[in-house]
Amino acid sequence: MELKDKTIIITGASSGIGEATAHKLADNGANVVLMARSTDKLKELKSAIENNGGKALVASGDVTKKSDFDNAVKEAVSEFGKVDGLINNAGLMPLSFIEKLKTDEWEQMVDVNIKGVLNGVAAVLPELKKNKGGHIINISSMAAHRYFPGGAVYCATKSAVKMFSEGLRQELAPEYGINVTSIEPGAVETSLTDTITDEDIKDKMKEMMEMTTLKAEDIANAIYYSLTQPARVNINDVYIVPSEQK
Ligand code: NJP
Repeated sequence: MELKDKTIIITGASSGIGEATAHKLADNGANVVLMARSTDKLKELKSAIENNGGKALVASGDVTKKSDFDNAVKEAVSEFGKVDGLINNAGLMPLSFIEKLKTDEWEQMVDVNIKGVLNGVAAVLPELKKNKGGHIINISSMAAHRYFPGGAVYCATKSAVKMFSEGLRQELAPEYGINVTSIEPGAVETSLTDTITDEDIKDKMKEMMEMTTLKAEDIANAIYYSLTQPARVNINDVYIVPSEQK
């Protein structure tokens, strides 16, 4: 996809990978639609993008609410005329050992990491079909490849995203020209670990993050690479980890 004047919705755009991706895509000519719950942060990001000569729209919303996604698509179409892509990036990682039974956190992960992705696809698909093409990128994880301590539920949600992406690709790419990519990062320096409440895991995470981790920009580059291939090329999976991560 040639990014110039293409409209891409990015969830979880208020920080980390989503924010870096918004800059990368806007710097390369895309109209970016910024979705997350922190409206103030999205407004700041929009200003920063516009100061660099880019185009951005704030569409605040919660990915667990299908109606918020529907509104984001409506606003995007009203501002930019159409929608060409979706980066399903919003996610949570409150790791904990199963025996702690932090069931509210399990549910939050299922709601945001899995149902949020499904809501996004349901909201943009009619638009992409109308345009006879597009691209959906889902942010999965290294956690879809292997378990790590305290990650049973998180790994399960990210495995679901990876397999859902493959099903989407098979159903959408050949018939509708809608390419689908699953991005599977290892450790990236963002605020993702802030939601961890299990003290036993917090210490383990500190040790783990002592290595040289990836930067959010590294993942933004992988997203940019996947999006900008010729339409005949579907990058299925990008498994991208820090060189120092075992
Ligand atoms: O984390 P962070 P990342 N509705 O905490 C948003 C995956 N990943 O950039 O709503 C809408 O900086 C939240 O916004 P807000 C990870 O699983 C990461 O690292 O304003 N948005 C914020 O913008 C996730 O899928 C690593 O609070 C909601 C964003 O999500 C993706 O990368 C490794 C929301 C989180 O930004 C981005 O995470 C890996 C909701 N209900 C996979 N709930 C890593 N960092 O090491 C949250 O394998 N958000």
